[in-house]
Parts: sequence; C-alpha cells; structure tokens
Amino acid sequence: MGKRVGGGEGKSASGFYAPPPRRRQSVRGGTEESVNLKPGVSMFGAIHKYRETEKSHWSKESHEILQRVRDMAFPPGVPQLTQVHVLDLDKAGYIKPHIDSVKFCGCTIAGLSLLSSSVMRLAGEHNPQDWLNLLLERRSLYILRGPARYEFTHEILKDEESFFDGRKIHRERRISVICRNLPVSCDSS
Ligand SMILES: O=C(O)CCC(=O)C(=O)O
Repeated sequence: MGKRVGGGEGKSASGFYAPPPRRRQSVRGGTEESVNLKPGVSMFGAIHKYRETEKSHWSKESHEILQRVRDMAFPPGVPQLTQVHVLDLDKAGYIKPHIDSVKFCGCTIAGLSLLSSSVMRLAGEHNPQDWLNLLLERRSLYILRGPARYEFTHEILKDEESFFDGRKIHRERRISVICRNLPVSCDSS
C-alpha cells in the first residue's frame, strides 16, 4: 500500500482532521491502541484503530479507476490534491464525527469504500439530532459536497452500531480511498 504515514501521536499525518478555522469541531478527544495496527490517533482523536497513507503513484489499472472517481466528483479544471488519502480501518476501528479542515480540503470529498460495507452518519453540526445514515456498500463511491461537506459532521460507525434500515451491517476491516480538491478551488466548482 506504500509508505505508512499514519499513527503519529495526536495528529493525523494527512492533516485533514485539523479543526476548521472558522468552524467548531464536534470531535472529542481520546486515545486507543490497536493490537495489530500501528496505534493511530488523529488530531482530536477522530479516527481509532487505523493506518493511513497518502499515495500519488498507482498501477495503470488503479489509476484508471481513480480517474473515473475524479471525473465523477470534480468538474473539469478543478484543482485537486494529487495525493490520494488511503485509510485502513481495523474491524474494531471507527471514525468519530468531524468536519474536514477547510484549510486542507476543498468543497468535495470523494471516497471509495473497499473490503467492507459500513455505515456513515451525517449529523447537523449545530443540531446533531438531525442525522441520517448512509449505507456505504463495499466497492461503492460516496461524494460529500455542499451542506454534507460543511454543515454536517460525518463519521463511520463502530461495527456494533452499524445498522441501516433496521438491518445489521457487519463491518470488517475497511479501506477507503479518498480524493479531495484543493481549498482554493471551491468557489469555482
Ligand atoms: O473512510 C472514510 O470513507 C471516511 C473518511 C473521513 O472521514 C474523511 O476523509 O474525512
């Protein structure tokens, strides 16, 4: 999967989880250690039991798939982060509610879910009781933009909390491959 860059104490190497300068974070602190994975504690403890890397070189086949993701998520000419964020979440891992930093990430987050289905919850930043669950099927693509990007926190639920339409979604180890655009590109997209 390439160089592992995650797991730094108190900080996500990607920096994506730094607090948005103009927005309050809903993330609470806290640390946990994983058994097999390098301990991963993002800034504000948003992600638990994970590894991560940023990758810019891909096989021809993977590059073609990522190009399809980019074409679907971003209008032509929108400056994108060349580095793709790869997040490897342990079966017991989860991601707490957060809004990605507006300092590092533009108005669109496009994520491919691999290996396992999972449930993503969106909740109003100021009204967390306004929430909805999204079923992220294995091999599906989700795109967060607009209010979903800026006005709702997103999280990946723990296995034991993963239900969709009353159906238990069994979470296994999950890898997400996430493309983002640059903050400066938001006005034009
Ligand atoms: O793993 C995912 O799909 C979600 C990652 C995430 O929360 C983020 O990129 O902000």
